[in-house]
Amino acid sequence: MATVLSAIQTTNQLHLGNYLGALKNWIPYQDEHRCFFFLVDLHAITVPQDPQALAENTLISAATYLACGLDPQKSTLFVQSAVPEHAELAWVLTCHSSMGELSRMTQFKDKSSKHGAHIPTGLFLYPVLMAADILLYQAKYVPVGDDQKQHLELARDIAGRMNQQYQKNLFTIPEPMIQKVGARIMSLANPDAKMSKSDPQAGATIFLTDSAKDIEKKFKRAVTDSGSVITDGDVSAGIKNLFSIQAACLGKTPEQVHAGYVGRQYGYLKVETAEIVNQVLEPIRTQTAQILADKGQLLAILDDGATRARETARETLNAVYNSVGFIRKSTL
Ligand code: AQP
Repeated sequence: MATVLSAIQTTNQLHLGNYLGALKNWIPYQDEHRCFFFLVDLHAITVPQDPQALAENTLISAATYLACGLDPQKSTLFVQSAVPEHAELAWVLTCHSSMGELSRMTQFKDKSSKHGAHIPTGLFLYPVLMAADILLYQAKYVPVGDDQKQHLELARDIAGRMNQQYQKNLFTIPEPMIQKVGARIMSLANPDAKMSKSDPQAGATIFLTDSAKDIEKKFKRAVTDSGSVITDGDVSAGIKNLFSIQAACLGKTPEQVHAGYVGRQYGYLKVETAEIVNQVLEPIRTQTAQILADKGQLLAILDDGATRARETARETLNAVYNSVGFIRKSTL
Protein backbone atom coordinates (compact mmCIF):
# COMPACT_ATOMS: atom_id res chain seq x y z
CA MET A 1 0.00 0.00 0.00
CA ALA A 2 1.62 3.28 -1.10
CA THR A 3 1.89 6.06 1.47
CA VAL A 4 0.07 9.36 0.94
CA LEU A 5 0.95 12.37 3.06
CA SER A 6 0.00 16.01 3.28
CA ALA A 7 -0.27 18.81 5.83
CA ILE A 8 -1.42 22.38 6.39
CA GLN A 9 0.16 25.18 8.41
CA THR A 10 -1.68 26.40 11.50
CA THR A 11 -0.95 30.08 10.84
CA ASN A 12 -4.68 30.86 10.95
CA GLN A 13 -7.94 29.04 10.40
CA LEU A 14 -8.19 27.04 7.19
CA HIS A 15 -9.60 28.66 4.06
CA LEU A 16 -11.41 27.78 0.87
CA GLY A 17 -8.08 27.38 -1.02
CA ASN A 18 -6.83 24.91 1.58
CA TYR A 19 -10.09 22.99 1.23
CA LEU A 20 -10.45 22.93 -2.57
CA GLY A 21 -6.71 22.69 -3.33
CA ALA A 22 -5.81 20.20 -0.60
CA LEU A 23 -8.15 18.79 2.09
CA LYS A 24 -11.08 17.82 -0.16
CA ASN A 25 -8.73 15.83 -2.35
CA TRP A 26 -7.20 13.91 0.56
CA ILE A 27 -10.44 12.19 1.58
CA PRO A 28 -10.62 9.54 -1.22
CA TYR A 29 -7.03 8.40 -0.57
CA GLN A 30 -7.98 7.10 2.87
CA ASP A 31 -9.60 3.92 1.56
CA GLU A 32 -6.76 2.63 -0.57
CA HIS A 33 -3.57 4.12 0.84
CA ARG A 34 -1.62 4.40 4.05
CA CYS A 35 -2.31 8.03 4.92
CA PHE A 36 -0.59 10.56 7.16
CA PHE A 37 -2.32 13.95 7.44
CA PHE A 38 -1.06 16.48 9.95
CA LEU A 39 -0.96 20.09 11.12
CA VAL A 40 2.38 21.80 10.74
CA ASP A 41 2.88 24.08 13.71
CA LEU A 42 6.70 23.98 13.39
CA HIS A 43 6.21 25.54 9.96
CA ALA A 44 3.79 28.10 11.38
CA ILE A 45 6.46 29.64 13.63
CA THR A 46 8.71 30.42 10.65
CA VAL A 47 6.93 33.78 10.94
CA PRO A 48 6.00 35.35 14.30
CA GLN A 49 2.85 33.90 15.91
CA ASP A 50 0.79 34.81 18.94
CA PRO A 51 1.14 31.64 21.13
CA GLN A 52 -2.49 31.57 22.22
CA ALA A 53 -3.75 32.09 18.69
CA LEU A 54 -1.40 29.38 17.39
CA ALA A 55 -2.76 26.88 19.92
CA GLU A 56 -6.37 27.81 19.08
CA ASN A 57 -5.80 27.66 15.34
CA THR A 58 -4.18 24.25 15.70
CA LEU A 59 -7.21 22.87 17.56
CA ILE A 60 -9.73 24.46 15.18
CA SER A 61 -7.79 23.16 12.17
CA ALA A 62 -7.69 19.65 13.67
CA ALA A 63 -11.46 19.79 14.18
CA THR A 64 -11.83 20.99 10.58
CA TYR A 65 -9.80 18.01 9.33
CA LEU A 66 -12.28 15.67 11.01
CA ALA A 67 -15.29 17.72 9.89
CA CYS A 68 -14.10 17.51 6.27
CA GLY A 69 -14.07 13.72 6.47
CA LEU A 70 -10.61 12.67 7.60
CA ASP A 71 -11.12 9.54 9.66
CA PRO A 72 -8.69 8.73 12.51
CA GLN A 73 -9.49 5.01 12.05
CA LYS A 74 -8.24 5.15 8.46
CA SER A 75 -5.57 7.87 8.54
CA THR A 76 -2.91 8.90 11.01
CA LEU A 77 -3.81 12.45 12.12
CA PHE A 78 -1.44 14.41 14.34
CA VAL A 79 0.31 17.69 15.13
CA GLN A 80 3.86 18.01 13.78
CA SER A 81 5.51 19.28 16.99
CA ALA A 82 4.31 16.14 18.84
CA VAL A 83 6.66 14.09 16.63
CA PRO A 84 10.19 15.34 17.39
CA GLU A 85 11.64 13.26 14.55
CA HIS A 86 10.53 16.00 12.09
CA ALA A 87 12.94 18.53 13.59
CA GLU A 88 15.67 15.89 13.95
CA LEU A 89 15.54 14.78 10.32
CA ALA A 90 15.27 18.40 9.18
CA TRP A 91 18.72 19.09 10.62
CA VAL A 92 20.30 16.18 8.74
CA LEU A 93 18.60 17.29 5.52
CA THR A 94 19.76 20.88 6.11
CA CYS A 95 23.30 19.54 6.02
CA HIS A 96 22.55 17.94 2.64
CA SER A 97 21.04 21.02 0.97
CA SER A 98 22.66 24.17 -0.36
CA MET A 99 22.08 27.90 0.13
CA GLY A 100 21.79 28.20 -3.68
CA GLU A 101 18.86 25.80 -4.06
CA LEU A 102 17.02 27.26 -1.07
CA SER A 103 17.50 30.82 -2.37
CA ARG A 104 15.69 29.85 -5.57
CA MET A 105 12.43 28.98 -3.79
CA THR A 106 9.66 31.30 -5.02
CA GLN A 107 7.75 31.14 -1.72
CA PHE A 108 10.88 32.23 0.16
CA LYS A 109 11.35 35.16 -2.21
CA ASP A 110 7.68 36.19 -1.82
CA LYS A 111 7.45 35.77 1.93
CA SER A 112 10.91 37.14 2.79
CA SER A 113 10.20 40.34 0.84
CA LYS A 114 7.62 41.21 3.53
CA HIS A 115 10.23 41.18 6.32
CA GLY A 116 12.61 43.97 5.31
CA ALA A 117 16.15 43.44 6.65
CA HIS A 118 15.08 40.92 9.32
CA ILE A 119 14.19 37.84 7.34
CA PRO A 120 13.51 34.92 9.73
CA THR A 121 15.98 32.06 9.15
CA GLY A 122 13.04 29.65 9.54
CA LEU A 123 11.50 31.00 6.33
CA PHE A 124 14.68 30.10 4.47
CA LEU A 125 14.78 26.58 5.92
CA TYR A 126 11.02 25.97 5.58
CA PRO A 127 11.36 23.75 2.47
CA VAL A 128 13.94 21.53 4.21
CA LEU A 129 11.56 20.95 7.12
CA MET A 130 8.88 20.15 4.55
CA ALA A 131 11.23 17.64 2.91
CA ALA A 132 11.73 16.04 6.33
CA ASP A 133 7.93 15.84 6.83
CA ILE A 134 7.61 13.89 3.61
CA LEU A 135 10.72 11.70 3.64
CA LEU A 136 10.22 10.62 7.26
CA TYR A 137 7.14 8.60 6.28
CA GLN A 138 8.54 7.29 2.95
CA ALA A 139 5.59 9.00 1.24
CA LYS A 140 5.03 8.14 -2.41
CA TYR A 141 2.23 10.61 -3.16
CA VAL A 142 1.88 14.14 -1.80
CA PRO A 143 -1.39 15.87 -2.76
CA VAL A 144 -0.77 19.64 -2.72
CA GLY A 145 -1.85 22.86 -4.42
CA ASP A 146 0.47 23.89 -7.26
CA ASP A 147 2.21 26.54 -5.09
CA GLN A 148 4.01 23.67 -3.35
CA LYS A 149 5.35 21.98 -6.51
CA GLN A 150 8.77 23.61 -6.22
CA HIS A 151 9.15 22.48 -2.59
CA LEU A 152 8.29 18.94 -3.64
CA GLU A 153 11.02 19.10 -6.29
CA LEU A 154 13.49 20.06 -3.58
CA ALA A 155 12.42 17.09 -1.42
CA ARG A 156 12.96 14.82 -4.44
CA ASP A 157 16.41 16.32 -5.08
CA ILE A 158 17.57 15.90 -1.48
CA ALA A 159 16.19 12.33 -1.29
CA GLY A 160 17.87 11.37 -4.57
CA ARG A 161 21.16 12.90 -3.45
CA MET A 162 21.17 11.06 -0.12
CA ASN A 163 20.07 7.76 -1.68
CA GLN A 164 23.04 8.05 -4.01
CA GLN A 165 25.49 9.07 -1.29
CA TYR A 166 24.50 6.53 1.39
CA GLN A 167 22.10 3.79 0.48
CA LYS A 168 19.85 3.19 -2.53
CA ASN A 169 16.54 2.89 -0.70
CA LEU A 170 17.07 5.23 2.21
CA PHE A 171 14.16 7.41 1.06
CA THR A 172 11.19 6.86 -1.22
CA ILE A 173 11.20 9.55 -3.92
CA PRO A 174 7.89 11.43 -3.49
CA GLU A 175 5.60 12.61 -6.29
CA PRO A 176 3.35 15.68 -6.12
CA MET A 177 -0.35 15.05 -6.88
CA ILE A 178 -1.81 18.32 -8.16
CA GLN A 179 -5.52 18.60 -8.96
CA LYS A 180 -6.44 20.21 -12.27
CA VAL A 181 -9.32 22.25 -10.82
CA GLY A 182 -8.96 24.22 -7.58
CA ALA A 183 -5.17 23.90 -7.43
CA ARG A 184 -4.83 27.68 -7.04
CA ILE A 185 -7.74 29.62 -5.60
CA MET A 186 -7.00 33.34 -5.75
CA SER A 187 -7.61 36.12 -3.23
CA LEU A 188 -11.04 37.77 -3.60
CA ALA A 189 -9.43 41.17 -2.98
CA ASN A 190 -6.53 40.70 -5.38
CA PRO A 191 -7.08 37.95 -7.96
CA ASP A 192 -3.39 38.04 -8.95
CA ALA A 193 -2.36 36.67 -5.53
CA LYS A 194 -3.36 33.28 -4.14
CA MET A 195 -5.89 33.06 -1.32
CA SER A 196 -3.84 32.93 1.84
CA LYS A 197 -4.46 32.40 5.58
CA SER A 198 -2.31 35.31 6.61
CA ASP A 199 -3.52 37.82 4.00
CA PRO A 200 -4.37 40.97 6.00
CA GLN A 201 -6.60 42.45 3.26
CA ALA A 202 -10.26 42.62 4.28
CA GLY A 203 -12.46 40.18 2.37
CA ALA A 204 -9.53 38.49 0.62
CA THR A 205 -9.96 35.06 2.21
CA ILE A 206 -12.98 32.82 2.76
CA PHE A 207 -12.35 30.94 6.01
CA LEU A 208 -14.04 27.58 6.48
CA THR A 209 -15.55 28.86 9.71
CA ASP A 210 -16.97 32.09 8.16
CA SER A 211 -20.72 32.56 8.61
CA ALA A 212 -23.01 32.32 5.58
CA LYS A 213 -23.56 36.09 5.79
CA ASP A 214 -19.83 36.86 5.78
CA ILE A 215 -19.28 34.57 2.82
CA GLU A 216 -22.05 36.30 0.88
CA LYS A 217 -20.59 39.72 1.71
CA LYS A 218 -17.06 38.72 0.68
CA PHE A 219 -18.20 37.34 -2.67
CA LYS A 220 -20.36 40.40 -3.38
CA ARG A 221 -17.28 42.58 -2.88
CA ALA A 222 -14.93 40.27 -4.82
CA VAL A 223 -12.67 42.28 -7.14
CA THR A 224 -13.46 41.61 -10.80
CA ASP A 225 -12.99 44.35 -13.47
CA SER A 226 -14.85 47.38 -14.78
CA GLY A 227 -17.19 45.36 -17.02
CA SER A 228 -20.64 44.10 -16.04
CA VAL A 229 -21.66 41.33 -18.47
CA ILE A 230 -19.80 38.05 -19.02
CA THR A 231 -18.75 37.45 -22.62
CA ASP A 232 -17.71 34.20 -24.24
CA GLY A 233 -14.17 35.50 -24.87
CA ASP A 234 -11.32 36.05 -22.43
CA VAL A 235 -12.37 37.06 -18.91
CA SER A 236 -10.43 38.84 -16.15
CA ALA A 237 -8.52 37.02 -13.38
CA GLY A 238 -11.24 37.83 -10.81
CA ILE A 239 -14.03 36.32 -12.93
CA LYS A 240 -11.85 33.32 -13.77
CA ASN A 241 -11.31 32.74 -10.06
CA LEU A 242 -15.06 32.61 -9.42
CA PHE A 243 -15.45 30.09 -12.27
CA SER A 244 -12.67 27.95 -10.73
CA ILE A 245 -14.25 28.07 -7.29
CA GLN A 246 -17.64 26.99 -8.63
CA ALA A 247 -16.03 24.31 -10.79
CA ALA A 248 -14.07 22.83 -7.87
CA CYS A 249 -17.19 22.83 -5.67
CA LEU A 250 -19.44 21.26 -8.31
CA GLY A 251 -17.00 18.82 -9.92
CA LYS A 252 -17.16 20.65 -13.27
CA THR A 253 -14.50 22.29 -15.44
CA PRO A 254 -14.14 26.12 -15.32
CA GLU A 255 -15.07 26.14 -19.04
CA GLN A 256 -18.39 24.44 -18.31
CA VAL A 257 -19.14 27.02 -15.60
CA HIS A 258 -18.16 29.87 -17.96
CA ALA A 259 -20.50 28.58 -20.68
CA GLY A 260 -23.45 28.82 -18.27
CA TYR A 261 -22.78 32.51 -17.58
CA VAL A 262 -22.28 33.97 -21.06
CA GLY A 263 -24.49 37.06 -21.44
CA ARG A 264 -25.27 37.27 -17.71
CA GLN A 265 -24.35 40.04 -15.23
CA TYR A 266 -21.32 39.74 -12.91
CA GLY A 267 -23.69 40.17 -9.95
CA TYR A 268 -25.37 36.79 -10.61
CA LEU A 269 -22.02 35.03 -10.75
CA LYS A 270 -21.02 36.51 -7.39
CA VAL A 271 -24.27 35.69 -5.61
CA GLU A 272 -24.48 32.17 -7.04
CA THR A 273 -20.84 31.42 -6.22
CA ALA A 274 -21.51 32.45 -2.62
CA GLU A 275 -24.55 30.12 -2.51
CA ILE A 276 -22.60 27.17 -3.89
CA VAL A 277 -19.70 27.75 -1.49
CA ASN A 278 -22.13 28.04 1.41
CA GLN A 279 -23.74 24.73 0.54
CA VAL A 280 -20.32 23.08 0.64
CA LEU A 281 -19.13 24.80 3.82
CA GLU A 282 -22.30 24.72 5.92
CA PRO A 283 -21.98 21.06 7.05
CA ILE A 284 -18.23 21.52 7.65
CA ARG A 285 -18.88 24.58 9.81
CA THR A 286 -21.52 22.76 11.88
CA GLN A 287 -19.38 19.63 12.33
CA THR A 288 -16.32 21.67 13.31
CA ALA A 289 -18.27 23.40 16.09
CA GLN A 290 -19.57 20.05 17.36
CA ILE A 291 -16.11 18.49 17.41
CA LEU A 292 -14.67 21.50 19.23
CA ALA A 293 -17.26 21.06 21.96
CA ASP A 294 -15.26 18.03 23.18
CA LYS A 295 -11.64 19.15 23.17
CA GLY A 296 -10.57 16.20 25.35
CA GLN A 297 -11.69 13.74 22.69
CA LEU A 298 -10.01 15.79 19.95
CA LEU A 299 -6.69 15.91 21.85
CA ALA A 300 -6.89 12.14 22.47
CA ILE A 301 -7.24 11.55 18.70
CA LEU A 302 -4.19 13.74 18.04
CA ASP A 303 -2.14 12.04 20.78
CA ASP A 304 -2.95 8.62 19.42
CA GLY A 305 -2.02 9.79 15.91
CA ALA A 306 1.32 11.16 17.12
CA THR A 307 2.16 7.86 18.85
CA ARG A 308 1.46 5.93 15.65
CA ALA A 309 3.31 8.47 13.49
CA ARG A 310 6.39 8.23 15.71
CA GLU A 311 6.71 4.49 15.10
CA THR A 312 7.22 5.03 11.37
CA ALA A 313 9.19 8.24 11.81
CA ARG A 314 11.68 6.64 14.23
CA GLU A 315 12.33 3.78 11.84
CA THR A 316 13.35 6.17 9.05
CA LEU A 317 15.34 8.37 11.38
CA ASN A 318 17.29 5.38 12.77
CA ALA A 319 18.16 4.32 9.21
CA VAL A 320 19.30 7.87 8.41
CA TYR A 321 21.39 8.13 11.60
CA ASN A 322 23.04 4.77 10.80
CA SER A 323 23.76 5.90 7.25
CA VAL A 324 25.43 9.17 8.20
CA GLY A 325 27.51 7.49 10.93
CA PHE A 326 25.76 8.42 14.20
CA ILE A 327 26.45 5.69 16.75
CA ARG A 328 23.85 3.99 18.94
CA LYS A 329 23.99 0.86 21.09
CA SER A 330 21.49 -0.64 18.65
CA THR A 331 23.94 -0.18 15.74
CA LEU A 332 26.60 -2.47 17.27
N1 AQP B 1 -5.04 29.51 -2.53
C1 AQP B 1 -4.87 28.21 -2.57
N2 AQP B 1 -5.42 27.47 -3.57
C2 AQP B 1 -5.26 26.14 -3.63
N3 AQP B 1 -4.53 25.44 -2.72
C3 AQP B 1 -3.96 26.13 -1.72
N4 AQP B 1 -3.20 25.77 -0.67
C4 AQP B 1 -2.87 26.84 0.07
N5 AQP B 1 -3.40 27.95 -0.48
C5 AQP B 1 -4.09 27.54 -1.59
C6 AQP B 1 -2.81 24.38 -0.42
O1 AQP B 1 -3.14 24.07 0.93
C7 AQP B 1 -2.15 23.21 1.45
C8 AQP B 1 -1.64 23.76 2.74
O2 AQP B 1 -0.98 24.98 2.54
P1 AQP B 1 -0.42 25.77 3.78
O3 AQP B 1 -1.52 26.53 4.40
O4 AQP B 1 0.30 24.86 4.66
O5 AQP B 1 0.65 26.69 3.19
P2 AQP B 1 0.50 27.90 2.28
O6 AQP B 1 0.49 27.40 0.86
O7 AQP B 1 1.56 28.86 2.63
O8 AQP B 1 -0.95 28.47 2.59
P3 AQP B 1 -1.33 29.91 3.00
O9 AQP B 1 -2.79 29.95 3.21
O10 AQP B 1 -0.77 30.89 2.00
O11 AQP B 1 -0.69 30.06 4.40
P4 AQP B 1 0.08 31.27 4.98
O12 AQP B 1 -0.76 32.47 4.73
O13 AQP B 1 0.19 30.95 6.41
O14 AQP B 1 1.39 31.32 4.32
C9 AQP B 1 -1.06 23.07 0.40
O15 AQP B 1 -1.28 21.86 -0.30
C10 AQP B 1 -1.29 24.25 -0.49
O16 AQP B 1 -0.86 23.98 -1.80
